Amino acid sequence: TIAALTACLASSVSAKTLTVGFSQIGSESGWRAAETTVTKQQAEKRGITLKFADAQQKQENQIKAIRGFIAQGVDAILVAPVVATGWDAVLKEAKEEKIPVILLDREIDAPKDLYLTAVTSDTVYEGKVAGEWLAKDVGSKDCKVVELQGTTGSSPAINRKKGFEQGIAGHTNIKIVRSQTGDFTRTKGKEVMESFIKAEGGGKDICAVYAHNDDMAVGAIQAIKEAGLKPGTDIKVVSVDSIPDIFQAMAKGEANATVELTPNMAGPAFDALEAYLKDKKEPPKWIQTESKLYTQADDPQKVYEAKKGLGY
Ligand code: GZL
Repeated sequence: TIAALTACLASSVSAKTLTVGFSQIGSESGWRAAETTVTKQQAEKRGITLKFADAQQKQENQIKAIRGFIAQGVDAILVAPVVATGWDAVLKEAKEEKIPVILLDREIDAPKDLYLTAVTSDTVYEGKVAGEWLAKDVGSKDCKVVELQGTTGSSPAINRKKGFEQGIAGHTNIKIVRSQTGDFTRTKGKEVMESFIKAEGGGKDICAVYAHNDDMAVGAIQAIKEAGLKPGTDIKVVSVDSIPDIFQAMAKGEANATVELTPNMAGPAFDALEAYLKDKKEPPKWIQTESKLYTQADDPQKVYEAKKGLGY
């Protein structure tokens, strides 16, 4: 009957599956690969159709992907912004089409009305926790630190540097003697650490390496070993992300501390999006994810077993 048809149409409209475009940076790190896996799982769980675009770490590819999603008329767009600037124009285009944008794991320097919310950790705090751990570990001993920075111009690289400096502030025995980007990758992290070792007396003058992510730390560990030094004892290793491989290194005594970053930014993002689209509920502009310090005292082998296979 007409009534039955109408009812069936109404229910199918209300249960309309959401289509969400996801502009992902790339797969530069184990953590990034896990975020992609988890985002796809979270979409699947919610019956959301996810259109995925990998930008190979290039902002112009992200902007192209976002324009494509706008043209397709998606219901919403997720963006993990590779750098903090240069987003205003394309986000204005999404706003004009009334397509909400949610930022994942990195912030941007743009008017807050250009995005619905940002789901990120407190990346300054992560750096501070890393710095405070090192200050406690070295006590009053002189300590020359080398720093492997994340992608130049990205909010985590800017903030983790700032936070680490806060963490060691007042400890005049601790000095950052070299600092350079390793672009969040193992390969670059190893290359840059090799250059630091050459520049600092073959590495024997280096007391610690602070890497803005575990992938660069894993690369640095390789370089330290190839220089005939012991990572974790000759040169302390502290980093961020808490990917399984850093716990494997920790279990072997080759890494000392890592600050955990959850790869599940999409869960809170989709929750906020559905509440916004269904009940017009405005989320806060920042949804903060937890940060937790892990050291060798936290049974790293057990943590490794628990984390491996979670999409890293
Ligand atoms: C931080 C995130 C960083 C990770 C890296 O929120 O943007 O990007 O720490 C990744 O592993 O490359």
